[in-house]
Amino acid sequence: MNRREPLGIAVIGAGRMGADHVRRIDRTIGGARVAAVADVDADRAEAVAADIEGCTAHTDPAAAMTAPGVDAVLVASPGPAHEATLLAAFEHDLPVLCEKPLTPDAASALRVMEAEQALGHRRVQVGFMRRYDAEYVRLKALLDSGQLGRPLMLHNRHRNVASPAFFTSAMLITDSVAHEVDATRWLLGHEIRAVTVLRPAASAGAPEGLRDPQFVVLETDGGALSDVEIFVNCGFGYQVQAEAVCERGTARIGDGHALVTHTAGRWGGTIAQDWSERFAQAYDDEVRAWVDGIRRGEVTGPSTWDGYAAAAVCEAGVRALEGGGRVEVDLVDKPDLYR
Ligand code: ISE
Repeated sequence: MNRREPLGIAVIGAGRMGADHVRRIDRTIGGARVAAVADVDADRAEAVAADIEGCTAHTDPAAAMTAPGVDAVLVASPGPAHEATLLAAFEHDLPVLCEKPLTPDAASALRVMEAEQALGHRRVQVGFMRRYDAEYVRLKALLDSGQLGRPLMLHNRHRNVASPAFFTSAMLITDSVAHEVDATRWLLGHEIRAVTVLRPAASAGAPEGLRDPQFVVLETDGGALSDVEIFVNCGFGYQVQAEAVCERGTARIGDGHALVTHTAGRWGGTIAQDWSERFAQAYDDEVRAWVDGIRRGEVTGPSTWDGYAAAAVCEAGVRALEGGGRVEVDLVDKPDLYR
């Protein structure tokens, strides 16, 4: 890569997330350009590439990675396609930003981790974008400062207006709670050792048969408890909130109080309607940090280990949801590359 030239990125997956990243790289992030786009749907790839000068469209991710001017890969295809794409990127030793989940289960995440270790250096940043959200960053800094003492509990609420048609009860864990799994590990610096999933009556607002909402309890190896209310058909807004309860105080984020109005005998504000609005700044900073890191010759941020640990916890969570009870999480020893 010529360091004076913009970093050429192949975006794999041109659905909602991929198209949003293409727009971000093209219009918001400095120092990078979209050099290629791939999607199983050729028309979709072409439609996204058409607006960008010099960008080629592909249906095969491997062809997009070897297109002219490609220095790095952003993976935004569905989770089950990630393993093959990541292994192909490793063959060309290209840095990758991989949207969550790294892969859908722990066994495939382990295979990816082994392949990355064989390269001898980190190549993957996993797209756990909350680590770049200004409120989460402040909460993490406060907890790390020790000012409030040891964190004992984390209460999380994660609400979506409505779930997409393809959403299953297990996806509330693997697609949605996956974020709280990573946020808990990152904020507390603990691994999650066991998962319990409680199921209140399903909301009449949820599609027939969907176990929504769910209440998930994560136990950490540092003795903390992190609970997550996940409610993906709450109907009224997109809310992600977290409250840390520590030995000497509490700290809470996500109340959305950026603008509060008082008028005509009422007070109030607005609630975001989806994650692209709530986490716009986080996504921008995540991709910017990835691009800047590559230009310095580094890969930082959530690693393949973090993607693997999240996959293992979510797998245990799905077993807890289906079988009930408390399910322990089995993690391999952390390889040196990720220490
Ligand atoms: C979606 O995949 C996301 O990543 C969103 O952040 C989350 O709120 C939503 O529940 C998921 O389906």
